[in-house]
Amino acid sequence: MPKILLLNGPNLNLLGKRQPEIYGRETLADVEAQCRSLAGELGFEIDFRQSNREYEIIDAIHEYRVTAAGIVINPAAFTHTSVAILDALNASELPIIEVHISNVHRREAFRHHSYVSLAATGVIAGCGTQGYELALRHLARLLGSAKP
Ligand code: CA2
Repeated sequence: MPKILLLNGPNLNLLGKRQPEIYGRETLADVEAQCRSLAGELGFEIDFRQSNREYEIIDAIHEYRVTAAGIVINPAAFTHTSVAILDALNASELPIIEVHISNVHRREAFRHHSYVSLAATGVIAGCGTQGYELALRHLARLLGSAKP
C-alpha cells in the first residue's frame, strides 16, 4: 500500500484546545482518526506526525523522501520562516500538498508568504481541518492509486 506522510508543525498539538474561532474545535487526534479512516478507503497507509521542532520536521521529510508516495504538510509558523524545510522538501521528488487550516491570506501580512509553497504541488488554505482530507483525496487522484 502506498504510504503518505502527514506532517504537522509547531503548536498544532493545541488544535481544538485554544483559539477555536480560528482553528475550529477538532483536536489533532480527531484529525488523525479522520485521515486514517479516509486513507483506508483510498487505499493508503498514513504516518501521522507532529513536532514543535524544526529539525524533527526536516528529519521526517528525509526519512520518508524515498519510502513515501507523497507528503501532506502543515508546517504551521515554519511556513513563513523556514528555508531549511523548503530545502528538505525540494530534495524529495514526491508530490507535496501544503495545508493550512485557516485562510492565511485573510490574516496578518506575515502569513501571506510561504517558503514551503515553492516546493508544493498544491496548496489548500481556509477549508478548516477538512483541508487534510482534501489533500489526501487529491494525492489519491495524482497517484492514481484509488477511487477519490
Ligand atoms: O492555518 C494554519 O493551519 C496555520 O498553518 C497554523 C499556524 C499558523 O502559524 C500559520 O500561519 C497558519 C499556527 C498553528 C498553531 O495552532 C494552534 C492551534 C490551536 C491553538 C493554538 C495554536
